[in-house]
Amino acid sequence: MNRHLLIARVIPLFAALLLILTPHVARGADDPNMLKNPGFENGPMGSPDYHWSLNNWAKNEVEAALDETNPHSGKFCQRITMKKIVDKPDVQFISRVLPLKPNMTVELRFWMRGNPSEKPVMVQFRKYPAPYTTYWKAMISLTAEWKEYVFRMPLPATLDPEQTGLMFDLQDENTFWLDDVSVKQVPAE
Ligand SMILES: [Ca+2]
Repeated sequence: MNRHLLIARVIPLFAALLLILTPHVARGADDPNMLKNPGFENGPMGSPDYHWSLNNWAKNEVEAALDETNPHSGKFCQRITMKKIVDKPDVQFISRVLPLKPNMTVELRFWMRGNPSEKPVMVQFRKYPAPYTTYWKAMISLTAEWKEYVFRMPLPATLDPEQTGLMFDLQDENTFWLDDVSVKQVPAE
């Protein structure tokens, strides 16, 4: 086959492939979860496949563990406990850096339960190094039973695509459990 004939045959094939693939890419609804280990099944904590970590920056008495009792799905859920506030009332449970981009619209979903208290759990998309910019946040009042939370939001144009992740802040002497977390790109509304 000469070169021109080969190109003539390959181009229509390529165009057909584009037609098949483009609606999928444009729609975005089937985009994969940006979070690895979203259901906390890849233990133990601290292993390379875990992809989540506790940041006890304020040096309170805290504990994070996999819990086999009453997970929302699978075998495990994640438990985060603040046993005693020593100084500043905050402990952070954080994802790795996520492939988020400025102006991207995302859907965040997670299941949470905990001991109902006055102080809610804060969930944020945040720049991890200083100046620790919060790009989006919500306050979650804990319920004793598992409850799903769903948020859709456009991320700001100022978002740092290299250093942003998902963070849950416990700011009280309390415990919460987390399972089945997802962050997906969705079409802008
Ligand atoms: Ca699970």
